[in-house]
Amino acid sequence: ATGYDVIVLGLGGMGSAAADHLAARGARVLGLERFGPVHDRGSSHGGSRITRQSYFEGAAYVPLLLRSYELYARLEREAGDEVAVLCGGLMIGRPESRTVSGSLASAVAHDLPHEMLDAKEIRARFPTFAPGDDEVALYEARAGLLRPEVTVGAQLKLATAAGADLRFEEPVTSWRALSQGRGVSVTTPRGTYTAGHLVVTPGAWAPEQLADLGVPFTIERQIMYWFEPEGGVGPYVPERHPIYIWEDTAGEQVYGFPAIEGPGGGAKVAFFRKGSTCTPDTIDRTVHPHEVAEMAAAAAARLQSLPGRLLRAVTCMYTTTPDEHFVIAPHPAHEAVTVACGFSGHGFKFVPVVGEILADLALTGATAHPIALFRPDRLGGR
Ligand code: PYC
Repeated sequence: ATGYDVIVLGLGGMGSAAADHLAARGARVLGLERFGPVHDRGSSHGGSRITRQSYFEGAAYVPLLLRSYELYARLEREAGDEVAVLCGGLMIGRPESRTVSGSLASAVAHDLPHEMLDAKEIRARFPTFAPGDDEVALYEARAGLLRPEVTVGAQLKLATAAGADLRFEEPVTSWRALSQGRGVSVTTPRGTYTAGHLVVTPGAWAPEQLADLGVPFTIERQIMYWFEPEGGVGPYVPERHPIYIWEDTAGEQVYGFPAIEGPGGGAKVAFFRKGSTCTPDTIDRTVHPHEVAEMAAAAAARLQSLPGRLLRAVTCMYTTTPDEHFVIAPHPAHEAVTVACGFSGHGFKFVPVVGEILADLALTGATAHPIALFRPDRLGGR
């Protein structure tokens, strides 16, 4: 007999979602997290994450996004927390850019509500944006932002209320699948636990926790910047300034958010996928003047009254796969283990649907959700 039905390794966005969905189904859950609840050492902090349904990364993601929107609404309802601000979103670039053409293709394929705007229309409707004459945008009214810390906190709260045993400041030092279908054994500095199943949601610790998966993950240091626009945040409130992803002719993407924390909070901007390689232990958390200067120049080239004054800059990590698609699957070598990682900088909007999928896989061995794209063996893993 084992003490738990399922152990969840890592309680960031994905792990807290798994704990929530597993506990809601009546499973006896142990959650183990190396840091405190809702920490800023991984990939689930920084006040905001983009959410959208038109998906240039692939139309195959759209059914999962539609379910994720439903589950985010359930999370807000049940936890009583405001997680989402659906302020609209612009996918901007030349018509042939991946950001615009891929978003449009997925919107058409799934009949998603959207509008196409030319440069003049963008400037007229959203005066904070200064596109070039040859740039266009797909506007999606249901895009917006999610608050990552509120999301994780809400999921931990619901999981605990449903009986999950969540332990913090308790890193997993090793885990193993037991022979003959006897489940798993997980060791921390405080003890060894057994369970019928293990869900591994390690974030940037994937290379060490899932070395035997054989997937070449890259851990990337990313920077988020908050600027106070010249003249104040008035034009940058969510009612006026949507989220955006903006691709230039070199294929580089800048993204950003409205100012959601009031005066002093600033407008957040960042480069998408321009990080340097790091590890969770060696990441340089200092943001250097040349990095601020590069971001300020990119913001000034695109947005009215930015950069203004830098308020703050914070690092976080992406865990990137070679094709930038996720890894979500039963562990190919261990029947009693399920893995979810490699979210490649675009996973947060999927958090609750990933929780639902992980609960399906851990408790029944299968899911009705379309996850074939996320098999680890596509990447040369085992
Ligand atoms: O997931 O939409 C996204 C995103 C944009 C920039 C970073 N992540």
